[in-house]
Order: sequence, then C-alpha cells, then structure tokens
Amino acid sequence: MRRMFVLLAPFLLLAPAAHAELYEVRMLNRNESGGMVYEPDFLRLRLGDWVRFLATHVTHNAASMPEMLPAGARSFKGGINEEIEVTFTEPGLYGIKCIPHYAMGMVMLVQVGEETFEPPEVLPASLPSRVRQRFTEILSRAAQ
Ligand SMILES: [Cu+2]
Repeated sequence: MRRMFVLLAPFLLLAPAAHAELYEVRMLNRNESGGMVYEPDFLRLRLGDWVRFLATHVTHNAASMPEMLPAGARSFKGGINEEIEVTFTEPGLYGIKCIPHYAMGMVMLVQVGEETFEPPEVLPASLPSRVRQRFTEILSRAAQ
C-alpha cells in the first residue's frame, strides 16, 4: 500500500499541468496601436497557464507590479532584454510593467480565472496617469 502511494503521487502532481497552456507576449517598441507596448496587452488565463515574454525589441522587460498582484501570488522581475516564463498560480488580476517605459504606459494585464474586473475600482490611486489610461483602455476592451 505504501509503495502504491509513492507511485501515484507524481501523477497527482502532474495532473493539473497537463491542460496548462503557454502564451507568448512580445515586448515591442511600437505596433499599430502605439508605442512601447506588450502584444497582446491582455490575457485571460486559467490557473496554471504560463506566459513567455519575448524580447522581440530591445530595452524592455516584464515585471510584476506590487500594487496589482493577487494575494499569494509570487512577484517576478525579468532583466532588460531577458525572456522569462511566468506561471500564474493564483486567481486575480495581475498588472505587469516594463520598468524603463512604465511612465510611458508600457503595461499589460493578466486576468486569471473567471472573475471580471472593472475600472476604476481595481486600479490603485497611485498609478501614473498614462498607466491608468492604458489599463482603463485594456479593461474596457476586455469587457466587450
Ligand atoms: Cu519597455
């Protein structure tokens, strides 16, 4: 009986990851929607999905925002030009920023789970105005 438990345990651990999906986000100087952007700038994920941030253009990074990080979620911070992969294991709304271009509004949102979020309640008062504007645009697009 003890042996059987040992054999089964790895499968139990792997089971949730079997359906997890990988998404790719490009970090860009410009696309048709404007300058200093993540593409896409909004993702709706299931628990356990993960995202690869691609350094398509140089001088960008991807970092979590402490003021927009769900309870229990781990913070992350990629280096400049670094491609990182992040697994999202807690439900909620994640703000992600490019540190060099934060004031220019280079941010994106990741929603994990089914709950929907509406501005302005979910946006901290401390956000720079360009960031607040981008997040508001993203959320209104996501709600359609
Ligand atoms: Cu950037």
